[in-house]
Parts: sequence; C-alpha cells; structure tokens
Amino acid sequence: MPALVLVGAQWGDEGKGKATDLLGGSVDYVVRYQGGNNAGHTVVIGDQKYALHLLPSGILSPGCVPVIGNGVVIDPAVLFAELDGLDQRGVDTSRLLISANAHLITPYHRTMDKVSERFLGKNKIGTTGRGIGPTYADKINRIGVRVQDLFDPSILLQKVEGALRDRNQMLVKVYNRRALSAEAVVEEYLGYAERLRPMVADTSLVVNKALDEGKVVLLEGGQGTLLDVDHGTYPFVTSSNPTTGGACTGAGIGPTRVTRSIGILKAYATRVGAGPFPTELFDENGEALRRIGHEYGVTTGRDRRCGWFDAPVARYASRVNGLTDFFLTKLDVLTGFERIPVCVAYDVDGVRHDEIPMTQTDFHHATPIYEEFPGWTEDISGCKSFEDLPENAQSYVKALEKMSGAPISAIGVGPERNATIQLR
Ligand code: 2SA
Ligand code: GDP
Ligand code: MG
Repeated sequence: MPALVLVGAQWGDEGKGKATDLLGGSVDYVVRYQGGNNAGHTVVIGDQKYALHLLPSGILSPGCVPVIGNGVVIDPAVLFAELDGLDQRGVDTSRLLISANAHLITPYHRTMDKVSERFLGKNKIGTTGRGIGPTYADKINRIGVRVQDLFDPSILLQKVEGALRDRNQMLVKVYNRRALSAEAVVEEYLGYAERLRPMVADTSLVVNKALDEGKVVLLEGGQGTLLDVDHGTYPFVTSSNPTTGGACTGAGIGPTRVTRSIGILKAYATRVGAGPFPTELFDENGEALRRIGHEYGVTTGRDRRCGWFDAPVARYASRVNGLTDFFLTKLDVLTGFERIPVCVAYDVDGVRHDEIPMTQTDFHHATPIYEEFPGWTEDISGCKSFEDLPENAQSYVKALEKMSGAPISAIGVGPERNATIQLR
C-alpha cells in the first residue's frame, strides 16, 4: 500500500543514508530511483561505518529487499566492488534486484565526464567524475546502453558502436584524445553479464505487486532538491531528478502510490561542487562546521562548502517535493556556536526576495538576510526527547519548522542509528 519517498531537501549529504537505515526496520523494499555511484550515503551501525554509493541503504536492514530502479545509472565494476565489500563484512546482499531498464555507465562516459570538465576550466560543474552526466545524456539522446543489452551481444555491439561514432569524433577532434574501441567495451561488459543475470528483474512489476500486497516501499533519493536537473541551480546540478516526481519515474510507480514524502534537512547547509550558495561561509565558522560536521565528500573526499541554514531553500524543497514532513539532521554539530544566523530571505540588488528568485542570474546575486538565534553549549548527543534539548536548541528547531513549510518529525543528534529524537 504505502510508498514513502525520502529526498534531500538541500544540496545533498543531508544524512539520507542514516534516515533510510532508520526506517529500514519498518520497510519491506528500499528502491534507489536516480543517480548512480556519484552518491555517498553513510550509515553508522554500532562501531561499524558503511559508505554506500550505488546500493540502496536498505541493503543493511535484514529482511528488506534492496532494489536499483530503472532511473539509476550503473557502473557494473563499481557495483560488484561494492557488493564484494559488503559480503566481506558479512552483509547479506543476495536479495538485491536490478532493473533491466537501468542504463549502464561505460568507460567512454567516464572519459567524457573528465575531459568535458577539464575543457570547461573555471566554468566547470565540479562533477564527481563518475560518468553520470554523459550516461544520462546518452539515455535522453536514445543512444544509451541498458542492463538488458548485456544479454544480447549483437545488440550490445550495435549500441556501443552507435554511441562511440559521435563520441570518438569528439574525443579525437575536440579533446585530442585516443578513440575508444567498441569491441573492447563490449568484451569487458559481456564479462559482467553472468554475475548480473540473477539480480535482474522487471523491478517496476515487483514494486507494484509489493504495494498491492500491502508491503511498505521506501524510495531513496540520491543528491538533493537543489541538484535536480529541472528544479536545481542549473547548470550546476546533477543530470537526474532527485525530487519526488523523479522517484515515481525512476521506480516505475504512479504518484497515487506515494503517501509520504520526507525531506531530509540539515540544520545548516553544505554543497559540493560549483554553483550558487548564498549562505556559504568563508570564515572560521565555515571551517568549524566542516570540521565538526565532518563535511568531506563520501565519494571524492572533496571539502564540502559550508554555510548557515537557508529557509527559502527549505521552503522551496517543501513545495517542489510536496513534502509531508522533514527529518532535521546534524543539530548536534551546531552545539558551541554562540549565535546561529538563519537566512530568512535574500537581497538581490536592493530588492527583498522571500522565495528563491526565478532566475539563476538573480540567485547568483542573492545575499542572505539573516535572523540570529542564540546558541547552546550543552552536549545534546544523548537527548532522547524534544524536552531534553536545551531551550535555545528547542527554539532553533521550532523556528526552522515555522520557516520551512512542513512539520519536523525527527531530529538527528549524532551519526549513530539511535542518536535520533522522534517527534511524531
Ligand atoms: P555529477 O557527478 O554529474 O552528479 O555531479 C554534478 C553535481 O552534483 C553534485 N553531486 C553531489 N553533491 C553532494 N553529494 C554527492 N555525493 C558525494 C557525497 C559527493 C562527493 O556524498 O559526498 O563525494 O564529492 C554528490 N554527487 C553529485 C556534484 O558535486 C556536482 O555539483
Ligand atoms: P547522504 O548523502 O545524505 O546520505 O549524507 P552523507 O552520508 O553524504 O553525509 C552525512 C554525514 O552526516 C554522514 O557522515 C553521516 O554519518 C552523518 N550524520 C547523519 N545524521 C547525523 C546527525 O544527526 N548528526 C551528526 N553529527 N552526523 C550525522
Ligand atoms: Mg552524500
């Protein structure tokens, strides 16, 4: 019956991995619906820390069926390495299902990602270099390679040759690189077919049947709302739709199935890669947020840009995702800051904007209008109820809730599974 969507409400890295894991016990299926191994989702269970990239975080919950949906792009070598890593740590990965319609990342996609970024120079997007954008570009261009193509060698060769015709011209003439051989790609990819075969399924059918049987399905997004190719800070975005609409498309279910849409919202803001970020801090406060919050890329190890909470961004996420509630994460990271500014609106060339401006040019010129909140010094990592929080932390949470457009149903006070205050 119910499908829940879990979506990043800012620029990714809000703590979606932990949130998915937290819900994992009460969920039958967890479906990744977009992105690929650009994602880095961290789950901490006891003294064990897991960094998941391509696999749904639900893979760590016994009894939960993890599904890679049609909207995901898959690098098979990375998939197998991730599965092997979990197998070695004693995690049962045998229930994994993979959509036959998911697209494959190939070596030429990775090459195109890297060379096009280098070519853009100071205008680069700051991608993860995993071949995500070029793979989605081929999908939309109708020259992509899908999982099911691995089971038809002649079709696979035909498709790779077709895709490489243009790509090789670009590589040689524009980027001064060597042409890639279709035969070599096909040989490598056919080598993945047998191991993949038992995992491949019509996942849309499986998920819809599960919903018909009253099972609970969680759709887990990668990245975040402001990185959405339609609703994010284009062109500084990823090439898929992390927003709730993308969850339906990328899992193959109808919107009428979705009963809850949870936005994961960090108590401050971060962003990796280039693009506008009005509340970004370049001072010791930004440095402190990075250090205390361990704000480094889970996939690339890059420093994350850090800044204060941006309420128009949260409201925007609430609106474009139709959020029913928020999980507020990393409140503990703010402990010790004397004053905590929150961006309540923007100033764009002397004009106040209460919502995200309509154009990218205006958003690039937006400077935050802040309201300041008094901080707290008490350690909150052991708090179990809202009332356990210091008064100033309670006021901060209540203020964010009022500004963000949906109720807060849980608060994260540490990376561990149980470092969570449930409110509703
Ligand atoms: P891409 O590689 O084409 O998806 O890059 C396009 C933009 O999307 C951003 N992006 C991310 N932002 C935050 N977190 C992501 N996952 C990793 C993490 C990032 C890492 O969990 O830390 O390790 O660097 C992620 N994936 C993509 C990217 O920075 C570009 O701005
Ligand atoms: P995701 O991409 O949204 O899954 O987030 P990441 O895993 O990239 O980054 C979130 C980081 O914050 C991870 O290191 C988590 O272990 C950690 N984390 C999640 N929730 C909390 C929290 O409430 N408090 C603290 N201190 N850390 C948290
Ligand atoms: Mg992440």
